[in-house]
Amino acid sequence: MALLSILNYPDKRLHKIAKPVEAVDDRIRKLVADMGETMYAAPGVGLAATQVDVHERVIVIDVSETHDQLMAFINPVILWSSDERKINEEGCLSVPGIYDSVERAERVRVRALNEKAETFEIDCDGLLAVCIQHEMDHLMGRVFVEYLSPLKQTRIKTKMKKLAHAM
Ligand code: K1U
Ligand code: ZN
Repeated sequence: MALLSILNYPDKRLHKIAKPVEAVDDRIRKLVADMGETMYAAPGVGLAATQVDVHERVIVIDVSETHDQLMAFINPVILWSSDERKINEEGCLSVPGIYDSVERAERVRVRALNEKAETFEIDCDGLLAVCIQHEMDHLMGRVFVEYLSPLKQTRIKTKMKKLAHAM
C-alpha cells in the first residue's frame, strides 16, 4: 500500500469531473487500498479519488468507531434522497482546518459496486449520509466550501493560499 498526496483547495484539479470506472480490476483494488491508507493516516472518515488526483468514480468511507470498517463505493449513484434535510458540520481533508455548516438530505439510498465488482445498495443516515453526499460532490468537482457565502469562500481561499506559501 502507499500513502497518496491529497490536493488542497483551491487547486483547480479538485473541480474535474470524475469518469466512471470501466473495470474493477487490480489497479482499482490498489487505488481503494491506497485511498483507505491515506484516509486513515490523515485522519478522516472519507476520501474521494478526485482528492488524490485520480479522476475516476471511487470513494472510500469508514464511519465506524473502531476504524476497521472500510467501505469502497465504485461508480456510486444516489437512487433516492429524503425530502427531510439537515444541517451538519462538515470538514474536508482538502480544506484543512476549516469546518462549517452545510444542509443536505438527511437520508439517501446509494447503489455502487464493491471491490469484487458486485452491485450493492445501502440506505444511509447520520454521518454516513453526510459523508457519502460530500464525497459524491467531490466526484462532480464540487468542494463543500462552495455551499458557503461568497465572502466565506474568499476568506477560505486567502487562508489556504497563505498556508500553501508558508509550507
Ligand atoms: O472528503 C473528505 O475530505 C473527508 C472528510 C469527510 C467528511 C467528514 C465530515 C463531514 C463531511 C465529510 C473528512 O473526513 S474531514 C475529517 C473528519 O471529519 C474527521 C477526522 C478524524 C476523525 C473523525 C472525523
Ligand atoms: Zn472533502
